[in-house]
Amino acid sequence: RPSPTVKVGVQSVPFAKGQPKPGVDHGPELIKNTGFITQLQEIGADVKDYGAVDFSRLPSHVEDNGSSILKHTGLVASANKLISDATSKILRDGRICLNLGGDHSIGIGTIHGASEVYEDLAVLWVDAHADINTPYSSWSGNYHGMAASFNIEEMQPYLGKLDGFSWMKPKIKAKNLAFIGLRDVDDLERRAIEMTGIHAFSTKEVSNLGIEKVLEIALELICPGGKRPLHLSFDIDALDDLEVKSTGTPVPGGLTLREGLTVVEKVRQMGNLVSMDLVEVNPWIGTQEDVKRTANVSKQLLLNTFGPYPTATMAYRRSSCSQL
Ligand code: Z70
Ligand code: MN
Ligand code: MN
Ligand code: MN
Repeated sequence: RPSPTVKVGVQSVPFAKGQPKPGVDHGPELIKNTGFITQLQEIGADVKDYGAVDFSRLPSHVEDNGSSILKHTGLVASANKLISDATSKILRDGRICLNLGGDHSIGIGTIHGASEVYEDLAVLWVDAHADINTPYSSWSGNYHGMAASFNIEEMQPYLGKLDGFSWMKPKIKAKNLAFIGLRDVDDLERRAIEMTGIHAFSTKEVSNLGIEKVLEIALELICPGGKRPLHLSFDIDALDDLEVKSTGTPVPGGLTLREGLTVVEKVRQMGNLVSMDLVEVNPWIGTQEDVKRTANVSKQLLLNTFGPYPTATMAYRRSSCSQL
């Protein structure tokens, strides 16, 4: 039996204007410089590097509407149109699309692009934050804190009409999205989660039930039987601030590296991953040691998502999982 080869398309998404800290647009090069692509290729994965989403034709600065706290609405909107199209293209090439961010506002486009190609997409959102503010509920005006709501059907009435976003057709149903790792959620975000019925597993649930059980429940809720295609949106700040310091808003009390690796291993084992974001890695934050550690953690997450072989290929056969 020929072992199924995982086909991955990697794209850099060096966008930083969804939050205020410079440097997160250099996340992709830090992650790529770990050599994870070569390492995956050496163990038999088919990985193609698509380079970076080309933002060169976007204006470097757009004057914001002075009466609004919302930051860079026009840029976020047009960048995400490009991101959405680039994501769809990689998926139509028959590859899993791996998006290296960039801040989490790129999730607006990556999830949209994936949901255009795959009907009935489920989303697993691993993050310290729920990123489900709306342009009305957001106190910071940062779009990385609103990325989830843009793609959720049930949130549309609360988003209002924003210049530049008319290309979006949100297709994710609230019941097909689950959060894992939450521990810094705003009051209005809490309400949005309750109102829409999104499945949310905070770090409290992780310590009560264990990460394996949380994943089992969450994945069965959003894609029963592993049948629905899955998008994994992994914000590196889901991990504990002791594991990852080179990120914009590290939060204590998070997932251990091993728990983070269990997330991607479980996703790999399900075999229905179609696209993934790894976001909020910022090499301009922290000491050299911190940056090195964050890069290594990122690399390990990606190696455990798409390799190692042949164990991973065995795991793709759901029926044999229990024997592994
Ligand atoms: C807050 C907001 C956020 C990441 C901070 C924080 C959101 N809820 N996301 N850091 N990665 O600004 O809306
Ligand atoms: Mn720069
Ligand atoms: Mn996030
Ligand atoms: Mn976060």
